[in-house]
Amino acid sequence: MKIRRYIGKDTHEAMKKVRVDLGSDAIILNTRKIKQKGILNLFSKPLVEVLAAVDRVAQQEQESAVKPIYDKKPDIAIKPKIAETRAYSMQANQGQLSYVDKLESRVNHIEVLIEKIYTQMHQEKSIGLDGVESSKHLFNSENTEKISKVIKVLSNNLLHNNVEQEIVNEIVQVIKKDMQNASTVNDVAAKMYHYIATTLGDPSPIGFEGQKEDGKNQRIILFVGPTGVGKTTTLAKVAAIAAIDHHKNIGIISADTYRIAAVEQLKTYAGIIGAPVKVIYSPEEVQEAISEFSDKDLILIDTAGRSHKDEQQFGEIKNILAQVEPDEVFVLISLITDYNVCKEIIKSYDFIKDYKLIFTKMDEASVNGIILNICKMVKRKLSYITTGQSVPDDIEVINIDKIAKKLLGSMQL
Ligand SMILES: Nc1nc2c(ncn2[C@@H]2O[C@H](COP(=O)(O)OP(=O)(O)O)[C@@H](O)[C@H]2O)c(=O)[nH]1
Ligand SMILES: [Mg+2]
Repeated sequence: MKIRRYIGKDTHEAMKKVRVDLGSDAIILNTRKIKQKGILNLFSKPLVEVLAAVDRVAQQEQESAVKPIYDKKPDIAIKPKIAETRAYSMQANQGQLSYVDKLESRVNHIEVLIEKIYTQMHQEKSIGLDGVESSKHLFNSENTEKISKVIKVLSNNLLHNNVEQEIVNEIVQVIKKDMQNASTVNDVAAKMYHYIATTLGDPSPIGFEGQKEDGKNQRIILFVGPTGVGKTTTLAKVAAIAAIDHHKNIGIISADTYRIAAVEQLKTYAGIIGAPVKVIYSPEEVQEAISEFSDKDLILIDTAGRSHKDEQQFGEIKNILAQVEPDEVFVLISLITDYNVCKEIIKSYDFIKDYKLIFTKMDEASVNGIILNICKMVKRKLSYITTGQSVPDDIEVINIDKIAKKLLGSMQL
């Protein structure tokens, strides 16, 4: 099941978009009027939002029915989004390498990076990196200039990806210490890559199938984060994957009663995968809700997002944590958040003993330096990234290799 949101100036326009995108088999889940944000829109007509779904199997059948039989390649070419999602999907994490996975990993091989570096070296303009400039004095061989140029190119890329200057300097220092006269350009790129990949750590997704240490098989997962970061959408994606791919029996608890629409949104998603939703109005009710879900394999708890400066909201999360010991807590951070705000958000969740990070809205972010910056700041495990509004397609186990190469290999100057 694929769920999408469409917005139009009236129902007719929104429905037209649904038909163009999802075809005539689309099911309309919800229609509502939404006010446009901003002072200038105060008196403008509300827009119409339509939540529509289509059965993916039916849609795929429809697509393959119109595909010419000799046409084999476009599966990858026409649907890069799907290919990419699949390549780093949860199945990939379970070691089932598809054709696309193999292709992608080959293309992404470190040598591609080296090639890019060589090209970039010819175009490089100096932006005055202290650490990089001084690295020249370290090497006496003819290799020296080449090495320091590569360090400069890669450092520039990190900076252009919004990796913090301090972190870039630290990486440069480490590389400089490690380099020897015989070091090659490949060594530099590989060492930088290694430093970043190690800092990011191994991804830690939900172990849907694994046996728990305490012998119990029920897993409780809590989602927290600022308003609008994507908690409810991400929970719905996780729920759908758990139900569809792992055949889990799921119960959902919503502690977000501040916005009526939030509960409705969750119920819509839950209804599609057939998972019951219990709404709790105070943290004290969470235990009762959990005991009513004693037959469930997986309980997902959605919380209210408020400003990270809102003490009351943290009081509620603390209260929930005092009563439930979740197996996992996920803190969600949007990649389109200003990094200084991110730092404050991260600090405000320090009270949670053990949590993992989910980065949302990668599709909207032009650079991903925040991921490395946060990993340097807090030693928390990374789990997923989300890449759009579509449930359940737009979520992937974070691919460290891909992120590290993206940070190093950017061609922006
Ligand atoms: N572009 C993009 N939008 C997203 C993503 N995840 C969620 N959203 C959208 O962000 C908005 C807020 O999401 P919601 O789940 O309600 O956030 P919550 O307040 O944290 O529960 C909705 O319009 C979602 O469709 C994502 O990965 N990419
Ligand atoms: Mg929500």
